[in-house]
Amino acid sequence: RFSTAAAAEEPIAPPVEINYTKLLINGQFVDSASGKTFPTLDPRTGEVIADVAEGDTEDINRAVSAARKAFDEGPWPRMTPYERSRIMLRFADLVGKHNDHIAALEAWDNGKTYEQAAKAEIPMLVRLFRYYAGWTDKIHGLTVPADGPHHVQTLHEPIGVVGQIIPWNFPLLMFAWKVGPALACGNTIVLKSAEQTPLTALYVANLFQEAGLPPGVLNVVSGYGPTAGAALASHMDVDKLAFTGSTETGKTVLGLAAQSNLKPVTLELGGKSPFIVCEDADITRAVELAHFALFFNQGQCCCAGSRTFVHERVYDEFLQKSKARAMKRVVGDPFKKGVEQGPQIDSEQFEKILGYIKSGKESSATLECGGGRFGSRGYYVQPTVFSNVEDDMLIAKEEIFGPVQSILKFKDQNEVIRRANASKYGLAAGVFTKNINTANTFARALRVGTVWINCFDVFDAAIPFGGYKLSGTGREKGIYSLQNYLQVKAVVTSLNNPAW
Ligand code: TXE
Repeated sequence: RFSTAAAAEEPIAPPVEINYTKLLINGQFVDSASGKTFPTLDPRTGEVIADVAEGDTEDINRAVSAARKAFDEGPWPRMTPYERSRIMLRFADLVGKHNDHIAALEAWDNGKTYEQAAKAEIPMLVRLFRYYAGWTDKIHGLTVPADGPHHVQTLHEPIGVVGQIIPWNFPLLMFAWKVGPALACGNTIVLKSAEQTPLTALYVANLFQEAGLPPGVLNVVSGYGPTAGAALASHMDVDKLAFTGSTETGKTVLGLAAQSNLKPVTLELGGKSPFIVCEDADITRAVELAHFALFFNQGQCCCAGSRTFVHERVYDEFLQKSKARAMKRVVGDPFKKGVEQGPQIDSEQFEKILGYIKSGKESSATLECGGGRFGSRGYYVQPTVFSNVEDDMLIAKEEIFGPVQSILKFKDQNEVIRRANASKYGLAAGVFTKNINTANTFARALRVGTVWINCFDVFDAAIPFGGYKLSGTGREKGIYSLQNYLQVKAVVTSLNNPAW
């Protein structure tokens, strides 16, 4: 029933060497203090790609000391903004030059398609670093008209040593969203990559060294969450923490930050984003975009359009076309041309998704297509569509993070606004309509951080991204992300000078 592409064939290792598996601390690739390593796996087979140094508390301590020294004594925060900008631009150029190698590593470690990595994600990383390189010399303070004989100005200073914890679904884009603005503002960084996908952060961090980034400015520690991640979140000498991942772990790191030194925390967490198809929508386009909104990146997107609300007058047509589209989706080896969907990241996510599919089958929802494992090796899941989904079903409430589309029916605008907002999450929403008044009404009524109208997943570097409610706090990308990485200092100078 599904296009089998190459899943049945033996996956071939991509023709790239793995050059970096150690921790990057103070400009050197080093073993972990314990000497321990952990395997990173190929999601196509579950086999080991490489053993990677496993960072723990002691390695985080070493990395934070290096970042502290680079901030307090090093040239980075004191370099001219133009010099910082030039290093970031050189880095962007180097990534562009290594595009195909990096894309192959990313697809291998993560299971996303090579095409997606090579043609969309790495170029987006490059664009984002160029964007933030442009900000280095545009971080202005204010002159404040205060009462009294005072000259008042604000200095926008780098916040200091920044801890960043990123997930596995977009290893390099999450690296970019965090590292770009932090460096532009003059901070130093300790980044902990996700244990499932440690390879590309190490590779590109090395390119940063080559671009001239001073030692200790960007340290990368691979390792697990409860060990390395928790050590970073609770470190007394880390001045700010940025986290992307699950809502549950977001709460944990916020607690660790509060219990240690009250470092400010930005959180980009889970979602259950509505995708609303109004009766006047262009159905063919809406079907394709709703499909993309959910199935993109194997459904492993925090903002996936995972509640597809369709107006009752167009519901049947939309459903038939959506089902046909899902059944045509090409699943297979992410290195093969034409493949749209690779494997899920690991066995844990694979089992979690199959669990939600089971709960959907046991509910009164209708399974339209898919509903199980794809093939017999690796972590492939069939593109799955459920119709007649009700708001209180598990598949309509919880983040599945897999290729499972849930289609729900609605009758009128107020009803769908109420239902769309009745979620603990508030990350994003899609609205499909030809009527500008309808679009404007939804844009203002939906309690989410991004509303995409007649489009979805538009991730320009300048557009802020972040969530309401349990989807997180703070915004990444654009001008808004700079605020996360700056301290504001008020300088008040008396004008009571007898000479005047
Ligand atoms: O997330 P975790 P997991 C959602 C999605 C997925 C679920 C679980 O629903 O199914 O989360 O995924 C680090 N202290 N998202 O288990 O645990 C961890 O090492 C400090 C949404 O992978 O949140 C990794 O680097 N750090 C999401 C990062 O947190 C800790 C993307 C994310 O892992 C830690 C991924 C701890 N105690 C999953 N425990 C999105 N918003 O895009 C773990 N980590």
